[in-house]
Amino acid sequence: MRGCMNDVPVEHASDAFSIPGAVAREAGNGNLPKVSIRAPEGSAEVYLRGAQVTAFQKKGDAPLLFLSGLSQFTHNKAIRGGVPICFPWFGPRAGDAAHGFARITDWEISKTEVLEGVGVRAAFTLPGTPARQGWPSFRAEFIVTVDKELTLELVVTNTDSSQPFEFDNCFHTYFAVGDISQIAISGLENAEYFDHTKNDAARREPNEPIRITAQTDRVYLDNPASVQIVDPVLRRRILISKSGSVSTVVWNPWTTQPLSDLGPEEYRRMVCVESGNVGRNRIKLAPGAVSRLKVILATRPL
Ligand code: TA6
Repeated sequence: MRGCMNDVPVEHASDAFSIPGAVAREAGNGNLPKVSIRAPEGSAEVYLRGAQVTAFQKKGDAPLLFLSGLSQFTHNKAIRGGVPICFPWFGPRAGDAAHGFARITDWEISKTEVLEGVGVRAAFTLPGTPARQGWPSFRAEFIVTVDKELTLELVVTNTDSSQPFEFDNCFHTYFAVGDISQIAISGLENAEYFDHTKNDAARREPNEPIRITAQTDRVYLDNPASVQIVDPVLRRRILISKSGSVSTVVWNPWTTQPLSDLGPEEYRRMVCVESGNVGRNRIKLAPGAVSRLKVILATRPL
């Protein structure tokens, strides 16, 4: 396995994780540190803030991920777009940041490597266990592998000797689409969901792909299914394969959920299809146990 730090000269000895031609640490928007990853068939960017992937593009394809033009790269505000990591809770929480503290915390790079035939990999760890009441000790690692596909994995270990660790995890992925009103989302036909726009009323999808025609915020539980987004404008199919996940969320704010860091027309070019374990699917990790949430994001021409 070539490409580890210790077998290639690095341009900046001070930057222990750069790999010439494959991994570079740079100052990103808002002067926040980011890692640029270049693989033979694809490239990506990951901000240390939240270990948030903000860009991925397969060679010859349009960008896979949406990033808001109004996204703020500042403290205590999640970057709007890419793949926010929702952990250790999903949704609002009284007196705390929505979707957990992981996405507004600066992660640390723990490893970078070039894996022949697999791609370029970077791993990040969430520093220390937040000194918060009621949290057991845990280790959280996020692994990004880039080539013609984007593979993301969140590995959480309960390092506590006695307490179980209960948490939600979710990759809140913003996919770039040509026109929201023309996409079709398949893989959730006939699935039960909870409609967050209707006070979480229980509903069931018809036996046909989902189309987005209004504000959409649907939580599918006990559902391990892979999902596809068919985009006739960008002439591609996005494949979302997942493991270690039995919850999926589909969200688009449309024009009725205004967000200060999302332009008024940007809803047309994005859809969130989120993979994790939320609500009654939340993870209950015994001492010493490990949870692995993984998605593989790929595209195929239509
Ligand atoms: O995607 C599901 C959801 O919980 C929606 O209800 C919406 O609030 C979205 O997340 C965005 O949340 P954020 O905290 O990133 O603005």
